[in-house]
Amino acid sequence: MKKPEKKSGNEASKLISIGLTVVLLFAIGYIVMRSPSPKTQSGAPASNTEIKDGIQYVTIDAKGGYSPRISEVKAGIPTKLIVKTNGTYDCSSSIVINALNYRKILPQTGETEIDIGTGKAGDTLQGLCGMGMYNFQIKFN
Ligand SMILES: [Cu+2]
Repeated sequence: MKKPEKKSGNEASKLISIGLTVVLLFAIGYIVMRSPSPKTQSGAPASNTEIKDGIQYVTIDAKGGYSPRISEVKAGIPTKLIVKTNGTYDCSSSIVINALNYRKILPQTGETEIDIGTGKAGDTLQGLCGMGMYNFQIKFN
């Protein structure tokens, strides 16, 4: 004797539970997307630039290296680099930008503004720590 299959009933309850799961996932996604995301330290390029009164500011952190390592900025706008230190005792506080003949020991904590001029599209400015072990790049687009 074959058992009568309750296929249609099973299918229906499966569909309902799949439907509920999908709705639940959308609800979770919605809640997650609405909540403020923490500021990324080394994340997406271009998030660390700001144009104010016709001057482009690009900000990087110096502590155990440079973050973000690569910054993308706009070409054709006077640009200033702000290097932030915060209890920086390692050699990333000693900064060298050869192309600008720039060399400085940054304060252990503070912000240092460096005029990096107006870049052309395709230019890349490279900075190094005093020992040359850490580096960062500013790319002009
Ligand atoms: Cu170094």
